[in-house]
Amino acid sequence: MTTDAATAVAHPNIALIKYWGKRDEEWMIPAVDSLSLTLDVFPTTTTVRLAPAGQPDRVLLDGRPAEGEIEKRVLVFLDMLRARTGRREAAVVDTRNTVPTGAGLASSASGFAALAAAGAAAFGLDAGPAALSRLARRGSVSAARSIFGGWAICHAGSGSGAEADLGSFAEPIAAPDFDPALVIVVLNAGPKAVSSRAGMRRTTETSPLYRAWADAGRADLAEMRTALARADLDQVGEIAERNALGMHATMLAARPAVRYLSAATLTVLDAVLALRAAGTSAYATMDAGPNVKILCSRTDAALVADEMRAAAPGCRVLTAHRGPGVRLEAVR
Ligand code: 2P0
Repeated sequence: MTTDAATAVAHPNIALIKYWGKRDEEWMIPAVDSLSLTLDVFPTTTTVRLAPAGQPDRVLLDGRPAEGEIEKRVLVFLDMLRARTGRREAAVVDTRNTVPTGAGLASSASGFAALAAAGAAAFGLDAGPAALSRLARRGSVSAARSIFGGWAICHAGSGSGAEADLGSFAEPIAAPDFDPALVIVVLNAGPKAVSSRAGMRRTTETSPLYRAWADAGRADLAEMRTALARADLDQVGEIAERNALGMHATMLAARPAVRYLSAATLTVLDAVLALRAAGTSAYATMDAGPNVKILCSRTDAALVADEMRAAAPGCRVLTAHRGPGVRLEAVR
């Protein structure tokens, strides 16, 4: 029996310029570029242990056998690793999430970043950061960004199939002077009713607003890079907020509508607007779920968190900062 095994830890990231929609589902190629901040909260720890060829793969999520879509996606990823390396061993994947799975809190980003790093190490695939990012993208596009700490941009690339695969990966962006806080308001930690994958497919196929948002996103990205380099919180926040609201507008215009925002989300958004009206720089972004992430300065984070607790009593509010990229650890 072989003893090849590796453990990796990765953190989720929150996109300020969003990825929504694929150009190629088989190769997991995003239709748009995206830009994100990897966080210092909610790590995922994944161990991949090889087992003799012929045994079934096993996938454990928080100690229990994974089921349905999650198990299927991990098994497809293992098949890809075997195809790449020419190895035939089975694998046991043991994943521990500290973030609720599938709640729009980027569990697939940290999950597939950790799986890519641990899987590559266990199967003996020698992958540098860009190659590891490409590999993680095959599991979940947002995972490509969690390979890196801090700010990262994920390129959509061009072309299709294997050519597109080469051009679509994330890389870090230097923004040494910009180190804000992200206040996370957890309104609902349950799994979403519509998966990101299904929601974005329906949006790209049926929403008359999708193309307009994707086009506007190119300008958003260029302006965002300038704002980041200048460490201009208000500019970064404004661009992030409009890009996120635009993404949700494309979903609302899908047929039938895809709606992740809840009444509580809008209540929190009102509280963010009230804070801004009162002079605090705070800007909201939402992903494929009702939860709200609020960008603000480190100095204002406690005030923003208190205001959000008052606006949405009983919800969990925590503050995140810039976090590290994926790393291998001693096997657990
Ligand atoms: C993002 N989201 O850029 C966007 C914004 C949600 C809204 O990436 O199908 O889990 O695995 O590539 O990455 C969530 O979608 O979807 C996501 P797949 P993923 O962070």
